[in-house]
Amino acid sequence: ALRALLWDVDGTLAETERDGHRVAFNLAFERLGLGWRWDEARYVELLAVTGGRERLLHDMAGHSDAPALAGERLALAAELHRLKNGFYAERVRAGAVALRPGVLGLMAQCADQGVRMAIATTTSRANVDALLRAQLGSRWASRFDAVVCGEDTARKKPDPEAYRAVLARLDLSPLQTLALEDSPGGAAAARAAGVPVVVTRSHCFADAIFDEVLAIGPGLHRRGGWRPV
Ligand code: XBP
Ligand code: MG
Repeated sequence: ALRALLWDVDGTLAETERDGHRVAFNLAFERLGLGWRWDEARYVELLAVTGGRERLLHDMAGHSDAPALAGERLALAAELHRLKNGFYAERVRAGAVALRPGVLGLMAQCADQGVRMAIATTTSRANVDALLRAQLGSRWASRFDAVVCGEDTARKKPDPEAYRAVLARLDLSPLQTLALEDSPGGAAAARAAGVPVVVTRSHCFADAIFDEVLAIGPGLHRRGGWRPV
């Protein structure tokens, strides 16, 4: 029987990327007087690189006005990421990003039926906290038996480390759990840990191709439109 539901955050719990992180990255570029801007199409490409700081470093390679020295690039990425997370937190506190439809209902069903919940994400803890505090209240963490964030692993998704860490903290085997994901990288991370995956299509990965997942559907609020894979 299903013992625990493992939630991804960005794209799965909420559509955080387009109007949250992306806009906040652009505000950070602006704050430091950089002319770099990520439009939606570019951001979708950049999402192949998981982790905000990693994404910044990857993109810098294509900018002639980025610092030449690796150490300076790292410092700039860290500063931009810090600023971005500040802008992101402001935006989610202001309600710019809501939980996706059906999320609260499924959480309530889990609580009713004794299915435990956990979070496996590559996002920084501060961003998860800002989002869930705004959406679920200051005691949000009490709903989850394990919360594994970007800082908690050496390797981000698609590496399975985040999922393995969650399974260890829950003391469950992979087939006692189910992951909800929206990205090919996230789904690959869960699969590599042996966890079955259900995909809820998000804005940024609307056309993405998924391998080896159980089912793909339009969103948790919709009963129709799901297909087994
Ligand atoms: C989410 C990410 C994150 C967010 C930004 O992937 O890749 O990097 O875009 O968050 P997933 P940070 O949904 O698979 O967890 O800036 O905190 O990294
Ligand atoms: Mg995601």
